[in-house]
Amino acid sequence: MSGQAFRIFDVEQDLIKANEKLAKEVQKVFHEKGIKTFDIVGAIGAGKTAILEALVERLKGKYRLALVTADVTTEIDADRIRRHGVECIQINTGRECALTASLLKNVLDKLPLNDVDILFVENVGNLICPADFVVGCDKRIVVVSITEGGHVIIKHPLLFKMSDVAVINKIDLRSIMDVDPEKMVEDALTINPSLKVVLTSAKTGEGIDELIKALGL
Ligand SMILES: Nc1nc2c(ncn2[C@@H]2O[C@H](COP(=O)(O)OP(=O)(O)O)[C@@H](O)[C@H]2O)c(=O)[nH]1
Ligand SMILES: [Mg+2]
Repeated sequence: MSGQAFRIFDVEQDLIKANEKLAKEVQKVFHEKGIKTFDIVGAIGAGKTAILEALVERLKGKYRLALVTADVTTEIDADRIRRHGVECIQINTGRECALTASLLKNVLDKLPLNDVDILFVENVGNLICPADFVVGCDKRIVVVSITEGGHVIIKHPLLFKMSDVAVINKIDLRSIMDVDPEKMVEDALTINPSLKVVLTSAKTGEGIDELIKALGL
Protein backbone atom coordinates (compact mmCIF):
# COMPACT_ATOMS: atom_id res chain seq x y z
CA MET A 1 0.00 0.00 0.00
CA SER A 2 1.39 3.45 -0.83
CA GLY A 3 1.94 6.03 1.91
CA GLN A 4 -1.04 8.05 0.72
CA ALA A 5 -3.35 5.02 0.71
CA PHE A 6 -2.25 4.32 4.29
CA ARG A 7 -3.17 7.86 5.34
CA ILE A 8 -6.65 7.61 3.77
CA PHE A 9 -7.17 4.27 5.58
CA ASP A 10 -6.03 5.82 8.88
CA VAL A 11 -8.39 8.79 8.48
CA GLU A 12 -11.28 6.39 7.77
CA GLN A 13 -10.44 4.30 10.86
CA ASP A 14 -10.25 7.48 12.98
CA LEU A 15 -13.69 8.55 11.71
CA ILE A 16 -15.18 5.14 12.49
CA LYS A 17 -13.71 5.22 16.03
CA ALA A 18 -14.88 8.79 16.68
CA ASN A 19 -18.37 7.83 15.46
CA GLU A 20 -18.42 4.73 17.72
CA LYS A 21 -17.57 6.90 20.74
CA LEU A 22 -20.42 9.28 19.96
CA ALA A 23 -22.79 6.36 19.29
CA LYS A 24 -22.11 5.09 22.83
CA GLU A 25 -23.08 8.53 24.20
CA VAL A 26 -26.32 8.50 22.16
CA GLN A 27 -27.10 4.95 23.30
CA LYS A 28 -26.53 5.97 26.94
CA VAL A 29 -29.22 8.66 26.57
CA PHE A 30 -31.67 6.07 25.19
CA HIS A 31 -30.85 3.61 27.98
CA GLU A 32 -31.29 6.27 30.66
CA LYS A 33 -34.75 7.00 29.24
CA GLY A 34 -35.57 3.26 28.97
CA ILE A 35 -36.12 3.47 25.19
CA LYS A 36 -35.64 0.41 22.95
CA THR A 37 -33.98 1.46 19.70
CA PHE A 38 -33.74 -0.09 16.23
CA ASP A 39 -31.69 1.12 13.24
CA ILE A 40 -33.14 0.02 9.85
CA VAL A 41 -30.70 -0.21 6.94
CA GLY A 42 -31.03 -1.36 3.33
CA ALA A 43 -31.06 -0.12 -0.26
CA ILE A 44 -33.41 2.53 -1.60
CA GLY A 45 -36.67 0.80 -2.54
CA ALA A 46 -36.14 -2.37 -0.45
CA GLY A 47 -39.24 -1.49 1.56
CA LYS A 48 -37.76 -0.04 4.78
CA THR A 49 -40.45 2.63 5.13
CA ALA A 50 -43.20 0.20 4.06
CA ILE A 51 -42.04 -2.28 6.74
CA LEU A 52 -41.97 0.54 9.29
CA GLU A 53 -45.49 1.59 8.31
CA ALA A 54 -46.68 -2.00 8.86
CA LEU A 55 -44.88 -2.18 12.22
CA VAL A 56 -46.23 1.19 13.34
CA GLU A 57 -49.82 0.16 12.55
CA ARG A 58 -49.48 -2.99 14.68
CA LEU A 59 -47.41 -1.52 17.52
CA LYS A 60 -48.84 1.96 18.06
CA GLY A 61 -51.67 0.71 20.30
CA LYS A 62 -49.23 -1.11 22.57
CA TYR A 63 -46.16 1.16 22.74
CA ARG A 64 -45.37 4.88 22.56
CA LEU A 65 -43.46 5.12 19.28
CA ALA A 66 -41.19 7.69 17.66
CA LEU A 67 -39.29 7.49 14.40
CA VAL A 68 -36.40 9.19 12.67
CA THR A 69 -36.16 8.80 8.90
CA ALA A 70 -33.14 9.80 6.86
CA ASP A 71 -32.51 10.43 3.22
CA VAL A 72 -30.41 12.75 1.16
CA THR A 73 -32.95 15.40 0.42
CA THR A 74 -36.69 14.75 0.93
CA GLU A 75 -39.32 14.61 3.68
CA ILE A 76 -41.32 11.88 1.91
CA ASP A 77 -40.67 9.03 4.38
CA ALA A 78 -41.42 11.15 7.46
CA ASP A 79 -44.73 12.23 5.89
CA ARG A 80 -45.63 8.57 5.23
CA ILE A 81 -45.01 7.71 8.90
CA ARG A 82 -46.82 10.81 10.22
CA ARG A 83 -49.96 9.70 8.34
CA HIS A 84 -50.15 6.86 10.89
CA GLY A 85 -50.37 9.42 13.69
CA VAL A 86 -46.83 8.79 14.93
CA GLU A 87 -44.11 11.36 15.62
CA CYS A 88 -41.35 11.31 12.99
CA ILE A 89 -38.29 13.52 12.52
CA GLN A 90 -36.65 13.67 9.07
CA ILE A 91 -32.89 14.07 8.72
CA ASN A 92 -31.50 15.12 5.34
CA THR A 93 -27.87 14.12 4.96
CA GLY A 94 -27.13 16.17 1.82
CA ARG A 95 -24.15 14.42 0.21
CA GLU A 96 -23.69 11.72 2.87
CA CYS A 97 -24.70 8.13 2.11
CA ALA A 98 -25.24 7.08 5.75
CA LEU A 99 -26.46 8.47 9.03
CA THR A 100 -23.87 9.05 11.73
CA ALA A 101 -24.22 9.13 15.50
CA SER A 102 -23.53 12.85 15.33
CA LEU A 103 -26.50 13.47 12.98
CA LEU A 104 -28.78 11.47 15.27
CA LYS A 105 -27.46 13.27 18.36
CA ASN A 106 -28.34 16.60 16.71
CA VAL A 107 -32.07 15.75 16.60
CA LEU A 108 -32.39 14.21 20.07
CA ASP A 109 -33.82 17.43 21.50
CA LYS A 110 -36.61 17.32 18.89
CA LEU A 111 -37.79 13.89 20.11
CA PRO A 112 -40.21 13.47 23.05
CA LEU A 113 -37.69 11.17 24.78
CA ASN A 114 -39.59 11.12 28.09
CA ASP A 115 -42.70 9.78 26.37
CA VAL A 116 -41.25 7.13 24.08
CA ASP A 117 -40.94 3.35 24.54
CA ILE A 118 -39.54 2.46 21.11
CA LEU A 119 -37.55 4.46 18.57
CA PHE A 120 -37.03 3.27 14.99
CA VAL A 121 -34.34 4.99 12.92
CA GLU A 122 -34.50 4.51 9.13
CA ASN A 123 -31.02 5.01 7.72
CA VAL A 124 -30.21 6.49 4.29
CA GLY A 125 -30.94 3.95 1.53
CA ASN A 126 -27.60 2.25 0.94
CA LEU A 127 -26.17 -1.24 1.46
CA ILE A 128 -22.52 -0.24 1.86
CA CYS A 129 -22.01 3.11 3.63
CA PRO A 130 -24.02 2.41 6.83
CA ALA A 131 -22.16 -0.83 7.61
CA ASP A 132 -19.33 0.77 9.61
CA PHE A 133 -21.29 3.69 11.02
CA VAL A 134 -23.38 2.66 14.01
CA VAL A 135 -25.73 5.34 15.33
CA GLY A 136 -26.32 4.25 18.93
CA CYS A 137 -29.31 1.92 18.51
CA ASP A 138 -29.57 -1.41 20.39
CA LYS A 139 -30.39 -3.53 17.37
CA ARG A 140 -29.87 -3.24 13.65
CA ILE A 141 -32.42 -4.51 11.12
CA VAL A 142 -31.24 -4.99 7.53
CA VAL A 143 -33.95 -5.04 4.85
CA VAL A 144 -33.44 -6.46 1.37
CA SER A 145 -36.09 -7.34 -1.19
CA ILE A 146 -36.20 -10.26 -3.59
CA THR A 147 -36.40 -7.73 -6.46
CA GLU A 148 -32.76 -6.79 -5.74
CA GLY A 149 -31.78 -10.26 -7.02
CA GLY A 150 -30.77 -13.46 -5.30
CA HIS A 151 -27.15 -12.38 -4.76
CA VAL A 152 -27.84 -9.18 -2.86
CA ILE A 153 -26.98 -10.77 0.50
CA ILE A 154 -23.73 -12.52 -0.41
CA LYS A 155 -22.57 -9.32 -2.14
CA HIS A 156 -22.95 -7.30 1.10
CA PRO A 157 -21.58 -9.56 3.86
CA LEU A 158 -20.42 -6.77 6.18
CA LEU A 159 -23.90 -5.32 6.65
CA PHE A 160 -25.28 -8.77 7.49
CA LYS A 161 -22.44 -9.40 9.96
CA MET A 162 -23.24 -6.07 11.63
CA SER A 163 -27.03 -6.73 11.90
CA ASP A 164 -29.25 -8.56 14.38
CA VAL A 165 -32.34 -9.14 12.24
CA ALA A 166 -32.52 -9.60 8.45
CA VAL A 167 -35.76 -8.98 6.57
CA ILE A 168 -36.21 -10.42 3.09
CA ASN A 169 -39.11 -8.38 1.74
CA LYS A 170 -41.49 -8.40 -1.26
CA ILE A 171 -42.08 -12.15 -1.12
CA ASP A 172 -45.50 -11.49 -2.68
CA LEU A 173 -43.47 -11.10 -5.92
CA ARG A 174 -41.89 -14.56 -5.52
CA SER A 175 -43.68 -16.09 -8.51
CA ILE A 176 -42.52 -13.44 -11.01
CA MET A 177 -38.92 -13.20 -9.80
CA ASP A 178 -36.34 -15.84 -10.70
CA VAL A 179 -35.10 -15.84 -7.10
CA ASP A 180 -35.21 -18.43 -4.32
CA PRO A 181 -35.95 -16.63 -1.01
CA GLU A 182 -34.99 -19.77 0.98
CA LYS A 183 -31.49 -19.63 -0.57
CA MET A 184 -31.30 -15.97 0.53
CA VAL A 185 -32.15 -17.06 4.08
CA GLU A 186 -29.38 -19.66 3.87
CA ASP A 187 -26.89 -17.03 2.59
CA ALA A 188 -27.74 -14.67 5.46
CA LEU A 189 -27.29 -17.42 8.08
CA THR A 190 -24.00 -18.54 6.52
CA ILE A 191 -22.65 -15.00 6.87
CA ASN A 192 -24.05 -14.53 10.37
CA PRO A 193 -25.43 -17.63 12.12
CA SER A 194 -26.88 -15.58 14.99
CA LEU A 195 -29.09 -13.46 12.68
CA LYS A 196 -32.85 -13.75 12.96
CA VAL A 197 -34.12 -13.93 9.36
CA VAL A 198 -37.72 -13.16 8.44
CA LEU A 199 -39.48 -13.33 5.07
CA THR A 200 -42.03 -10.53 4.69
CA SER A 201 -44.38 -8.74 2.38
CA ALA A 202 -45.07 -5.21 3.57
CA LYS A 203 -47.78 -5.17 0.89
CA THR A 204 -49.82 -8.19 2.10
CA GLY A 205 -48.67 -8.14 5.75
CA GLU A 206 -47.16 -11.63 5.51
CA GLY A 207 -44.35 -12.15 8.03
CA ILE A 208 -44.90 -8.86 9.90
CA ASP A 209 -46.06 -10.59 13.11
CA GLU A 210 -43.03 -12.89 12.88
CA LEU A 211 -40.82 -9.81 12.50
CA ILE A 212 -42.34 -8.28 15.63
CA LYS A 213 -41.45 -11.49 17.50
CA ALA A 214 -37.91 -11.43 16.07
CA LEU A 215 -37.55 -7.88 17.44
CA GLY A 216 -38.63 -9.11 20.87
CA LEU A 217 -41.70 -6.77 20.91
N1 LIG B 1 -44.93 -5.71 -4.04
C1 LIG B 1 -44.37 -5.15 -2.96
N2 LIG B 1 -43.99 -3.87 -3.00
C2 LIG B 1 -43.43 -3.35 -1.90
C3 LIG B 1 -43.22 -4.08 -0.71
N3 LIG B 1 -42.61 -3.30 0.20
C4 LIG B 1 -42.45 -2.10 -0.39
N4 LIG B 1 -42.94 -2.12 -1.66
C5 LIG B 1 -42.94 -1.03 -2.63
O1 LIG B 1 -41.58 -0.75 -2.95
C6 LIG B 1 -41.38 0.65 -3.12
C7 LIG B 1 -40.29 1.14 -2.19
O2 LIG B 1 -40.74 1.00 -0.82
P1 LIG B 1 -40.20 1.95 0.32
O3 LIG B 1 -40.88 1.56 1.57
O4 LIG B 1 -40.29 3.38 -0.09
O5 LIG B 1 -38.65 1.51 0.34
P2 LIG B 1 -37.39 2.17 1.10
O6 LIG B 1 -36.73 3.06 0.12
O7 LIG B 1 -36.53 1.00 1.47
O8 LIG B 1 -37.92 2.89 2.30
C8 LIG B 1 -42.72 1.31 -2.89
O9 LIG B 1 -43.34 1.51 -4.14
C9 LIG B 1 -43.50 0.28 -2.07
O10 LIG B 1 -44.89 0.35 -2.25
C10 LIG B 1 -43.65 -5.45 -0.69
O11 LIG B 1 -43.50 -6.21 0.27
N5 LIG B 1 -44.21 -5.93 -1.86
MG1 LIG C 1 -37.64 4.87 2.96
